[in-house]
Amino acid sequence: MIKTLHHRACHLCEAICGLAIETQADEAGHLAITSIKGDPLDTFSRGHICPKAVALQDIQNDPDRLRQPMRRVGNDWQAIGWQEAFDEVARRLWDIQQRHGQNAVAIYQGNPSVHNYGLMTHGNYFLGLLKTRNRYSATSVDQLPHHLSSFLMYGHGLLLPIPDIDHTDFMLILGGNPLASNGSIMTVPDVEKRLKAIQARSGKVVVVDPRRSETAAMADQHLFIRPGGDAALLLGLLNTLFEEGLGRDSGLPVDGLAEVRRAVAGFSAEAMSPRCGVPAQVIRQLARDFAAADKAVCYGRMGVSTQAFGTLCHWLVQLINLVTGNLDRVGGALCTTPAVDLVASTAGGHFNAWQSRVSGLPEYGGELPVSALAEEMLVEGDGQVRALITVAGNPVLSTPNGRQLEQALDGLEFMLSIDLYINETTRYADLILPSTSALENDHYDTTFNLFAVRNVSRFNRAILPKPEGALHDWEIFVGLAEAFAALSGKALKPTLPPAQLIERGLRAGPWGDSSEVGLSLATLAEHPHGLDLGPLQPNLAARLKTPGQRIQAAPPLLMADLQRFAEQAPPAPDELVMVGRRHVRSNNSWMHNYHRLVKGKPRHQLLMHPDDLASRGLLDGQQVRVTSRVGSIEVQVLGSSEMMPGVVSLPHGFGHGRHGVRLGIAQAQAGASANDLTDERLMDRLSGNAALNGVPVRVVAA
Ligand SMILES: Nc1nc2c(c(=O)[nH]1)N[C@H]1C(S)=C(S)[C@@H](COP(=O)(O)OP(=O)(O)OC[C@H]3O[C@@H](n4cnc5c(=O)[nH]c(N)nc54)[C@H](O)[C@@H]3O)O[C@H]1N2
Ligand SMILES: Nc1nc2c(c(=O)[nH]1)N[C@H]1C(S)=C(S)[C@@H](COP(=O)(O)OP(=O)(O)OC[C@H]3O[C@@H](n4cnc5c(=O)[nH]c(N)nc54)[C@H](O)[C@@H]3O)O[C@H]1N2
Ligand code: SF4
Ligand SMILES: [Mo]
Repeated sequence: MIKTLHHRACHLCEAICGLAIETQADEAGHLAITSIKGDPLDTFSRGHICPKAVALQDIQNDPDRLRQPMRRVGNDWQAIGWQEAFDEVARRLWDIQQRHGQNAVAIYQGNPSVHNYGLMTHGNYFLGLLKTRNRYSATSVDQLPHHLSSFLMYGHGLLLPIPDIDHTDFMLILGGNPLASNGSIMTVPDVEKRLKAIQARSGKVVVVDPRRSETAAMADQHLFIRPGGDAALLLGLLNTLFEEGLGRDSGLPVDGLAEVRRAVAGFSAEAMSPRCGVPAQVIRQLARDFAAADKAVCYGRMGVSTQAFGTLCHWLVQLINLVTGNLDRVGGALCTTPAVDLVASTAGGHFNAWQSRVSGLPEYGGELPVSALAEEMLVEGDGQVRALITVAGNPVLSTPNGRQLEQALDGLEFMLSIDLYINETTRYADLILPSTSALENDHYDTTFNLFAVRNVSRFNRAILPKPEGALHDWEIFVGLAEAFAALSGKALKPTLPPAQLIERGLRAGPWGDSSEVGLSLATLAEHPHGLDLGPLQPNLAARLKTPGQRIQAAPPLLMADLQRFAEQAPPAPDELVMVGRRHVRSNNSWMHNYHRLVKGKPRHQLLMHPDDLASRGLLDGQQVRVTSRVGSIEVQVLGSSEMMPGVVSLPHGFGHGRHGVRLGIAQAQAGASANDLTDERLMDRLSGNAALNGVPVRVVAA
């Protein structure tokens, strides 16, 4: 029995931890994983690991994972060959586009698309050929407001300033729970240690969240906030900074700051307090504390993007960092200098160049908001969507009003899914094409090196052999592209494997041929524990992609949105609202049958404050019916003083077992889907991003 130790970055979340994975070969030469541990020699993660990484072994061995192309025949599935599958897809899609136009084919790209480099490098090789304006992704149920605010202020949607967590003295976190999520748009392995280090150097961590989350519980200060109230809180903070003269010159090239100052003059802490539920004195003191810290950073994440003023919130976060002199400053918010620099090598983006057919929602970077997907399929007329391609996604469980989406999928002429599983969404597909597993593939993190709290880079070869007859995601795209091009007569340029594209990106990047480091795949091969390229450095001014390379503090679209905010009705006092929740032992919608991960008691209950239970005559642990405008589910309710009164919390990604799908998931882990309650009409109207948090609900005994 030969044992081998491999070093590799985990691809399961944004933290990109280094793993030490041991494999063992049996007499026949078959390799099995025998252990997965954190790699103490990894320069970035320093041995950190979470329970998800251990589940890599279960993913690898899961008998339910698809290993060959499947065709649906009624309610049954039959395995078919790759070429047959590619030809059938090409024929069906080309036929639909010829009869109904190219926009009749829609695309949804799910979350793992950004965690698997072949999907990144080659997705468009095929999907781009379809030339459809009906492109959707998980971006618009997640971080679209981050991109849009950066696009408007800095000229590029990927120019996202990252908290310099290792050097800050004061970290203000809104709507993020990195202790559960392991950090997001802040690639930060071992976040708990890094937050504790802030406290150890006499700094302060403040968390704003309607639930006393794991992160809030370890913070120096936790503020409850009414869901959706963050724009009000942030306006109150910014107003106080101006009014009390607490700002500091950033030295950056900025246009529009005087305009911002005038525009926020009416939004005093006193005026904003009723809108967010935070006392005015607390808002003012928070502004003073933030400004008094030598180095401070304001960071807003998922909970702040997925609300009615998500883009406004992220603009205000940038402004608070800017006016206190903490933008582009060590210990504040800094942009990375990534080895493969997608900011330098791509144009900034575009916004509202076209709109969705039915509701007129704006595109961003070529994508429409996914809240519009179901209606684009259901509402008849010219341009109606007749076919769908999903790639690494499960929008029935992940996007608002999942039941309506199911109804829409049922009416499609054709559906293709590129996925590892028959899940609640892909069950509607005519064909499912599964790729190799992650460990059978090479890995370079094209996305999260861009958002990391240090400049880092690493490349890993596959640690398990590619099974006979299996294809990598990128090879599936190449096969589909070739079949579609042959049939449609479209021109197809030759392509290179992902590793060679990464090599080009590395050599063209800031640490490549033009620098002393001379970074290439060969350099990375010499660094199995990752290559540390040092702490983040101020670089924003040089990287700006705005005309004239100046920060736009007062983009007209955001100034107009401030008006929309001013005109909104105040929150209804007695309304119960729902927010989401994440747990380290769960991952979106797809990791609920990995026994190493989900072991222990279920974690998908509804949390409610004990006073809210009592006023409804409900008991801790009982089954309840939760109803919103769009639907109704049954779940178990738990009393929890972690919750702000008037707010309930339910994680998304559950609701397995409907239509008999995913029976491999234990009954106890099935749960109910939060997105049977979220409402496709609740959104940030500016960006079209779904407002998954702050959904009005009623809760009664089941
Ligand atoms: N109510 C509510 N809804 C939410 C959220 C919330 O907080 N609350 N969060 C939102 C967020 S932030 C996100 S990102 C979305 C996520 O939602 P989705 O984009 O739907 O992604 P997942 O649920 O992660 O589903 C991923 C699918 O990809 C497949 N897969 C995994 N690895 C690979 C691979 O390497 N190749 C291929 N081809 N397939 C693979 C899995 O089998 C699974 O079916 O959910 C959103 N929905
Ligand atoms: N274990 C695990 N890790 C994950 C994932 C997972 O499913 N499981 N998903 C990954 C993905 S796709 C993403 S995008 C990231 C997300 O990472 P995070 O942004 O850290 O997301 P959450 O952990 O959902 O934390 C969001 C917090 O916002 C709070 N919140 C809800 N509404 C509001 C509001 O109106 N205002 C404020 N201030 N707070 C609010 C919620 O109570 C919650 O504590 O996590 C990633 N990491
Ligand atoms: S935190 Fe867990 S899932 Fe995320 S990269 Fe690290 S080990 Fe993997
Ligand atoms: Mo996400």
